[in-house]
Amino acid sequence: MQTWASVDVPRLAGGGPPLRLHDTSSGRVRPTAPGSTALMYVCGITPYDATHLGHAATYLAFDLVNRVWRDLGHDVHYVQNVTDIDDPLLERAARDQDDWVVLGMRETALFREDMEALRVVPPRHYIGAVEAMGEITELVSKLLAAGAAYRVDDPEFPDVYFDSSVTGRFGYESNYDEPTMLRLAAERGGDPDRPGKRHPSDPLLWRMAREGEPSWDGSAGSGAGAGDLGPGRPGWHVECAAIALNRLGPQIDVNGGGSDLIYPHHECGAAHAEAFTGVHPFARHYTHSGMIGLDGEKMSKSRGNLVFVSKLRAEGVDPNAVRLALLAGHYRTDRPWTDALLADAQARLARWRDAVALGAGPDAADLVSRLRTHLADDLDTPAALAAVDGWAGEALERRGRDGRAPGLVRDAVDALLGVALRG
Ligand code: 5CA
Ligand code: ZN
Repeated sequence: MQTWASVDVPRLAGGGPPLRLHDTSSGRVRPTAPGSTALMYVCGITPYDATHLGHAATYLAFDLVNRVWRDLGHDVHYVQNVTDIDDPLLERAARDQDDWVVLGMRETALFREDMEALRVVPPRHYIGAVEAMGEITELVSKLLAAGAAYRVDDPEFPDVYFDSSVTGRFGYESNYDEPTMLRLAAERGGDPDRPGKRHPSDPLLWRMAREGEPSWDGSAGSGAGAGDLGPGRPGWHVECAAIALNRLGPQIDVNGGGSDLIYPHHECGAAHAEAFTGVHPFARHYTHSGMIGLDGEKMSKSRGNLVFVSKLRAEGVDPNAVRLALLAGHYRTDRPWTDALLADAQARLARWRDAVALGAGPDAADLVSRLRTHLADDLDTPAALAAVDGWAGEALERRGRDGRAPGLVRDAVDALLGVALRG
């Protein structure tokens, strides 16, 4: 799929400390240690509704990972998917008497616009499940041939499931106990009670065609071990495993998404990848952002308590203020969206803009170094924003005579936080 327009990221002189990030599998904040090319896969949207502030917060968190790595001199190979075929998309299209393809294309187009407006650096590969169907069927048939997958004993619909016991490590990513896993699987698109599975946790890999549902030719795979699955459509987790493996290889630096993807999605995706490649761990860091809420509940398409980025844009809200509002909290904390949060961010943006518009300010080298240090510490944006507030406050009090400082602050805020301070 077409990705969105690239964003200019100023290059800053010097460098900061290595990026440390929280990793769900170890439960710790650990240094990332990418090679010259950093490999990142972040789960994309299921395009059945517009981008809400929860999605935006998640993509902004990983945009900071991207920006910090770039600042450290890494080339970032970033891949994101679009779940453009899955139950929620079909259900919404049926409810609204819409065509699921048109619905998906419309919402994906809007998402791209929102990301562009929020100045999110685009992924190098932006891949839809439908366009990746050949590679997904190939992975499923190879898992089947290798004995890591099986068909349920159902003469009508012999769907293919992944045997979650094959890697011997299932559960290492989420660290959830079994009752929690089964509960979350049931809540998040899984089917622990499907008869005929070897284990209730086993996730769907290939769903045989049902009357009235879209399906694809399951023989699209090629190469050794690729067999004919028969017409059907893929399970959710294998989509991300195939798209990531084929572009980033068997081991990546960061696998990211919101905390609602910890289980089953990232646990299962990692198990699929590891069962196929034999390489453990699939991701050196599994990093998860907290949930943005509204009125006391997680903002979610299924609950319908949404504030859309596009709606705020249409109301004339500066996307840089939306960005600052979402970065005002730490990415890992569940936090509410409120009108006051946005108003504070608008005031902050105005103050920062006034400060960098001055002819001089306090020396900015120390601020740049603090920005780098705070962001390298598991993306401590509250501390990073407070550091800029401090500089802006002094500048506005006309303290400091460094004529180059305002320009340097503008570049640093742009490069590291993605906030544009030009009017
Ligand atoms: N297509 C799948 C991933 S492969 C999916 O989860 N799509 S989604 O549209 O439901 O969510 C897209 C991203 O936004 C995911 O990373 C999800 O964890 C994150 N997300 C969803 N709701 C929120 C929220 N309220 N707060 C923060 N992040 C959220
Ligand atoms: Zn995913």
